[in-house]
Amino acid sequence: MTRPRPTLLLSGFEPFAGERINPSWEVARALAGQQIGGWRVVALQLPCVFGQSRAVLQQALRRWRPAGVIALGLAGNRGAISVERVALNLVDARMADNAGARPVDVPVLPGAPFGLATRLPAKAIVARLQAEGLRAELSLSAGSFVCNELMYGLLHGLRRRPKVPAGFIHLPPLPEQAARHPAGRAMPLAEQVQGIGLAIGLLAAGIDELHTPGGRLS
Ligand code: PCA
Repeated sequence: MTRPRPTLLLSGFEPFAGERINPSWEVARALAGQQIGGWRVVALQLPCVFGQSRAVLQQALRRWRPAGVIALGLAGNRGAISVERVALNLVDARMADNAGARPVDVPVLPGAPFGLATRLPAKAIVARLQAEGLRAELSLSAGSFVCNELMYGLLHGLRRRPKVPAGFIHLPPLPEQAARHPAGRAMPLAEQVQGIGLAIGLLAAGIDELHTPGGRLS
């Protein structure tokens, strides 16, 4: 019997804040079914709803038992593919989610640690993307909206499977969203797909984190 290929679970969000498109789902959809470095990509669309996105992701973790997980989301004010380093146990929504909820100053999981570190080789991914000419950066905060909550839930949910690389990457707006996101810098879908494909390849290759300086003063 042949062993099933390892699965890379790639999640993206449905559109939110009245938009019609979310690059995170477009990228996940574009990579769905591909084989990258011997890993098979399974794409999962998540609702932009507090609580629900985490629940749907947990179900998928149980179903697929993935070898790696990359969760994607839109950060409309960014100009690069942003690998998030930290998830905070804090929800403070500056707008309503897609179910109309706007929780303020509540934990994702009461009593759980305040911060959880990514389990992606974040610096190695950024270095590789930059070497390919793509705009990529490290980020110290995934915000306090649904993406941060999802990242926290992902890392907490996998706490007993420490060997599974997992984390969150924020994406800049697509060119067709540029007018709605004047603070961001749009990136074509093809570049976003290329960047996330490269990141998946690094995970499949079992690449280690690079311990080059990448910190910030503020
Ligand atoms: N971005 C939002 C939630 C869904 C998405 O794609 C965020 O950054 O929290």
